[in-house]
Amino acid sequence: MTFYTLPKLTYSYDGLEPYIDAKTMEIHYLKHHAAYVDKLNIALEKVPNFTTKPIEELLQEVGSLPSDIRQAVINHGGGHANHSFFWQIMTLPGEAQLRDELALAIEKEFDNFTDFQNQFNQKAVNHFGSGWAWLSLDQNQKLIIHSTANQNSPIISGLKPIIGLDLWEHAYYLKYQNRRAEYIENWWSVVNWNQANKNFKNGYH
Ligand code: MN3
Repeated sequence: MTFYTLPKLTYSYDGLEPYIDAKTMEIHYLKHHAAYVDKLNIALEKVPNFTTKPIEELLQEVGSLPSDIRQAVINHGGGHANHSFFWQIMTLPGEAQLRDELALAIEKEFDNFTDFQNQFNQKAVNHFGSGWAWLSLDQNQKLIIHSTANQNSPIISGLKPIIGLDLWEHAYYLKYQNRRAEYIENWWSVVNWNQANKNFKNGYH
């Protein structure tokens, strides 16, 4: 059954060039993200009442799923949510500037944007193995930099993601091979700050 589906991209595979190459985008979206969606749908076949929920809500309620499918939903539901979020948090190079409420909040929490960026880069470079680096809001509306392993979503930990970066090798290996730090540095050129600001303004739910 098809409960969850791949979201449409708002840019073409080569839209994020030269920072993220077209081949990586195509495989990442059509193969990796699609596989998370397929496996999530398979895992949910026996609990159809859960399948009409937005993916974020499904993840918030993952504790009430039958234990034999819970980990599959954490992995593949997390993969679906994380990638849907990731495509939205990127845009054509130079298109979006950090401003408004989020800019002020970042300066308040991290002193200045460069310090924030350095801390985020450190967290992303030093994350061991596959996973994600995040800027999230916690329950006290405080901005925090953190990472998650595998496809674990911040939503499951009660956090609200503002921006997020895929650290799995499939996200960068074709172009950057082992140079994760260079991928991270270049990714800032395609961050969709308009979307980040929207995520921030919606606040913590
Ligand atoms: Mn990925």
